[in-house]
Amino acid sequence: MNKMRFVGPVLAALAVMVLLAGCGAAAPRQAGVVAAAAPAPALDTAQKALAPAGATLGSQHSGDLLAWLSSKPAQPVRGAAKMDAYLVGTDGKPVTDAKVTFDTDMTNMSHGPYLVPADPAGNGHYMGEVHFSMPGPWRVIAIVERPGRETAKLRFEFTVKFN
Ligand SMILES: [Cu+2]
Repeated sequence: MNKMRFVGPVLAALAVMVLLAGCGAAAPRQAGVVAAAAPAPALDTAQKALAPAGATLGSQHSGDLLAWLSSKPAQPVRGAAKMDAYLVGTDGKPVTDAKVTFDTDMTNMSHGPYLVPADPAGNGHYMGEVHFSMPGPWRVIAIVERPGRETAKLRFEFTVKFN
């Protein structure tokens, strides 16, 4: 009989815990939605065929410019990484007249302005060494300046692992 007296309070406590858990789970989801960038436009089959060999961190597309970003090591970890932006026109010709800068930051906190000029490495590749000070979600915006063209900003998001 005494047991029955506890059922009410126990159920009430469980209900509160479920509500709290619900709120806790909902908050990060909402934040994630707000922080997410506009999805990159998907490349068509012909465009995908222009991808560089090997693993990349993603592709981007702006007008008639296609870009892939890759890293050495292929999975970026805390510390230095050699980032390689590969630029090619939708006509299949590598872009060799660009000035490329990597604008690098975390997406869940800002570490302040961090711009690394990428050196032309030939055949549409532009390379720069970037330092990732923390593991977590990062983005590199490849700023692509070309004579007689509007500046393109191509955003790549990826995770930097602890090691
Ligand atoms: Cu950070």
